[in-house]
Amino acid sequence: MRRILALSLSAVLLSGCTSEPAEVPPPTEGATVSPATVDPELVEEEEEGAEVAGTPEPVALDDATREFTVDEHGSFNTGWAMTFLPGTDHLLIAERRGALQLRDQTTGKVTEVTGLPPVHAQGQAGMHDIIPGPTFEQDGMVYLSWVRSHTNGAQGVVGRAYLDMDRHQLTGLQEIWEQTPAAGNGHLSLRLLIDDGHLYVTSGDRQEMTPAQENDTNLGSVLRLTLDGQPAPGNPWDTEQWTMGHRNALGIDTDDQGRIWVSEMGPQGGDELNLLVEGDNYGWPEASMGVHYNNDPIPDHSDDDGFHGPAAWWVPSISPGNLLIYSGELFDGWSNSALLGGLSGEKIVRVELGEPATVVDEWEMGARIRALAEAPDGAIWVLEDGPAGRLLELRPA
Ligand SMILES: [Ca+2]
Repeated sequence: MRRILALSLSAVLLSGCTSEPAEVPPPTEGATVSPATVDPELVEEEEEGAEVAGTPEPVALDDATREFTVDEHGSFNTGWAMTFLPGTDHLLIAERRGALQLRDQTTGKVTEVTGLPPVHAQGQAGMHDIIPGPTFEQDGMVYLSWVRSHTNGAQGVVGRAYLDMDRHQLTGLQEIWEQTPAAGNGHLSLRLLIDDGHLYVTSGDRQEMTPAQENDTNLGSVLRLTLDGQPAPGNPWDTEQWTMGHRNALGIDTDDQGRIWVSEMGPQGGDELNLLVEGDNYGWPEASMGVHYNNDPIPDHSDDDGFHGPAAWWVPSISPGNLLIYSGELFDGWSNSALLGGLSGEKIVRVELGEPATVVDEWEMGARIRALAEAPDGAIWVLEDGPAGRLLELRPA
């Protein structure tokens, strides 16, 4: 175990580590922090995040002196999402290239899961999210999202299946929802949350922008579905939509009051943390704290534009790849904090969800951070982006 001072994380301290199974070899000793290669389409526009001239910093940072230790547990190929499986000692990791890896947290052994659907893995498209269903501990049901090939490019799909933990196999896969219309390989979103008997799906704008302001597609929205993938009764527009005006929400989680939050990739600048309120419109592409990538302006969010403005935002971009609202006690004082992992920002940010939401800590991680998950013991697990992204475990120093 190595003690890492916040904001001074170094490649030397992180390189090498404990023994790991042969199928997930650790990176080379002394390797640089940044992954050697990243699919250029994956970093398209996420990576740019140029500062918008004249835009003030929205929040002030406290002195980030908190310490935590970082243990490294091997690496994964294009890791995108991960979840701890309740009632087991296993972590399930989705790799965008089209794979699921089951990691035994006691032995460190990693086994690839079979029985996956064909996955269209290009650009931002591929295997996306995986979460346990509400009956997982009884029947092994999981919900997953992925992208399939389509005559118009790529199409997001949500399905459910049974995970046989002994045979490392998905069985009984059933598609329950599809993202329409199909489009290119960008802005799929496809993060999943099950809360209070509903399945929430973040559905990106597919880089088409205007569908986020329309009710005749399921793009640019956060959807509330039944556990069978149907529009939930009582939805505000009698569609699948719960909220609209979203761009590319790659994180969704609930807080200690049961409220739902999403993290959202902005355009050039303007990444957002949003508190979801049924029937509200979050403004994209009519309002944003960022600008278009060709530098065309977008009106800022304002109090009187009719849109629900962000609780926190980032200019320049950090490119939040994931959102975790911490519920544990291991990190003293962090309960009900939002943790966001930055891709272009290469950092982890902690936001206290008070009124207003306040950015209180940020830690340079020296690598693109794709996913965060909270272990049953309250440790925070971190998955780096890219073809050899490391799996890290953070514990209080
Ligand atoms: Ca917005």
